[in-house]
Amino acid sequence: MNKITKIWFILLLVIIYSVSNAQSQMSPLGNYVEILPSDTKEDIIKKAANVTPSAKQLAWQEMGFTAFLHFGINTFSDREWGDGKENPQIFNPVQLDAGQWVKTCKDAGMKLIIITAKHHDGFCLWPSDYTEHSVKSSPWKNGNGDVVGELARACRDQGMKLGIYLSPWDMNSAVYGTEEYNNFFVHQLTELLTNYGDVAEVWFDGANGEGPNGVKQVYDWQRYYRTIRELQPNAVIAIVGPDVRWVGTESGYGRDTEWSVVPANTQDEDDISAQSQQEAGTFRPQVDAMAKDIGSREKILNAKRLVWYPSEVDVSIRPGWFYHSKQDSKVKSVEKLLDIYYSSVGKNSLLLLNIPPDKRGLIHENDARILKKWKESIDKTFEVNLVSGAKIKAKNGQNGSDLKKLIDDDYDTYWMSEEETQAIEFLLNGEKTFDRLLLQEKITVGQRVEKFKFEAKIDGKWNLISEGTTIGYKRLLRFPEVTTTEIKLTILQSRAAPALAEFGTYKSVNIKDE
Ligand code: FUL
Repeated sequence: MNKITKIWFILLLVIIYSVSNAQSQMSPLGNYVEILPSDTKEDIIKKAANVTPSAKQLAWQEMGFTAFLHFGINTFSDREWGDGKENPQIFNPVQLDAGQWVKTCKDAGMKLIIITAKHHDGFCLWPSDYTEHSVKSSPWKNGNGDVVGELARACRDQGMKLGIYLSPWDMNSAVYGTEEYNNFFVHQLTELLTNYGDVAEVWFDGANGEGPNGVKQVYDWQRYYRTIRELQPNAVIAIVGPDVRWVGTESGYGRDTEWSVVPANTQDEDDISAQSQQEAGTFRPQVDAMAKDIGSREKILNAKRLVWYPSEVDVSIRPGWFYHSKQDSKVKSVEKLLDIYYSSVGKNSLLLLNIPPDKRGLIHENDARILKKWKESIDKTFEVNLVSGAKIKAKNGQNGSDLKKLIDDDYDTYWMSEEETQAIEFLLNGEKTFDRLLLQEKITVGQRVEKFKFEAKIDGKWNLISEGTTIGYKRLLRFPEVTTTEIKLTILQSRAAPALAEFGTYKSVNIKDE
């Protein structure tokens, strides 16, 4: 080879190397990707590893836990489901104080409050122009009250986000079951999304029964979604919606293996409408929310498209969703709520905890007291990361990224592994005792980890302390107390080189409710 040919040859090798490297480092794909018939198994797994949340899904996930307030005519009829025939005269929360609701939720660390503006009984907590079945027909404030308005104001005053639950099922509306109901519903949505400032989440219930004329409604979901996108472009639409998925139970417990990237096969829509809806931001993935396995390799390999569709865990602090005085002694204990926290927030889900205001229009003191102790327990537990100051060692990170980013308490910075499997050792700053592990993946890079284990060196030997499958936005693990100076995290399987944002060990503190 002469000199010039040699230079050309080297140049060619460099080009081939950079192109193939760029392919394996596929840039984020956004929150939706089509699987092509030509995609190999490896291509599909790479695609799954590079699906990422939309900006509003990320902001939603970062809230961690949020509040649900079930309040309405059922609070006064002492029922869970009304029938639409209730007399609005029974609604009279004489001491209603939305400021107390917001403060209680804020003190508990919640970042958003979703109010049941209308439940299945059709009674509206705001003075809707489209029905008489609302606060305006009640004695409360002589019919001049507006619960949604008071809550929106209190949220604004205290820096809390507002969410709206508007039940599509309406047992009171005379037009329910006809096309006219879709107009009625869009009018109500429009009132709620125009008159109360920013709305961060719209929650659509899956329950769909019959209305007063015995007919079930065919909901025009696409129209509802378009209305929301237009009026509140930053709001996520949850449950029967394109942005957030129901975890599949109302128990407070999420899956051990929870993928935010899931297959979205269509049922009644064709592929073209799925794509055009996605472009309009209104594509609702058809997912069996109650299935045990939603996003494993086996599932994604058979998918037509993959979407970022994270899970929300909704559960009530009491047995019922609405307030019932006979449940005053049945408020979940601090221990139970902590168990729920680890099983929801700690399993790559967002926790939506329901705290139903009582007939006075206040959050009951029992609920408020438990919430406070629950929050204190969480805060005290995660106050000090016992890994801080550790010396960290791993195979090289990508782009020289710094392992210290794992323990800098800043989710925005992350350490990128160079390989799919990885072992990271931490030489602790002295002997430490802990019983909790926190792991976070940088989800704007993608959710990737499929299997990991956590070990501690005891008497010179590595001991398995805990292990798991998915990490996602946040994974918390509990185990009996361990005392050691050295720990190790091993990523055993991953869909692509993982990006880890935070790592920590903690000693739990449980504040008892005396
Ligand atoms: C269910 C409803 O039927 C319950 O009453 C409650 O609102 C819960 C959050 O969703 O589907």
